[in-house]
Amino acid sequence: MLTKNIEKALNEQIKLEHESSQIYLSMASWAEERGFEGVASFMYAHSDEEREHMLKLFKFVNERGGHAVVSALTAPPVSFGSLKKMFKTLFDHEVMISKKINDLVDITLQEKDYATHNFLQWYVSEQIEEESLARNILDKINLIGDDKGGLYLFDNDVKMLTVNPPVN
Ligand code: OFO
Repeated sequence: MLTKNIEKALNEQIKLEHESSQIYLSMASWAEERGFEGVASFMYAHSDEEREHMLKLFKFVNERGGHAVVSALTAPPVSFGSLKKMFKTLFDHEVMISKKINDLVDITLQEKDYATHNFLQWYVSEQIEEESLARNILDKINLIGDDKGGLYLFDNDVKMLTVNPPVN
C-alpha cells in the first residue's frame, strides 16, 4: 500500500513523464518541418518511450492501491531555435528529470517504502542512459557547428540511435 505522500510524489512524476512525451513530440514536429527526418523519427520514438515511462508508473500506482491521476499538462515550446539548441534543451530536461527521480527515491527511503524504492531503480538506470545519450548527441553537434553537410550526416546518424531498450 502506498502512503499518501508517495502516491502524490508518484503522480507528480507521472505528469512529468507525460510532459516529456509532449516535449519530444513538439521537437519531432519542429525537426520534421525543417526536413530533419532522422531527428524527427528519433524524437517520435523518444516521445513514445516517455509515454511508456509514464504508463509504467501509472500502472504501478494502481497496483499498489493508489489512484493514478491524469492531470492537465503544461504545453511544450513550439519552436527550438536550432538543432544545437534543441538538443541542449533535451539534455537539460533529462538532467532535471534525473533530479526528480532522485528526489522520489529519497522520499521512499524516508518513508521506508522499499517496494517503491526497488521499482524506481529501473528509472535510476534509465536516466543514466538518457543523460549519456543526450550528452553524446550534444558533443557530436558541437563538433559539426553550422556545416550543412555535417548536419545532413548528423541527421542520418541520429536516426540510427535508440534511447533505451523496451520498458518491460
Ligand atoms: Fe522518462 O526519461 Fe526522459 O524524460
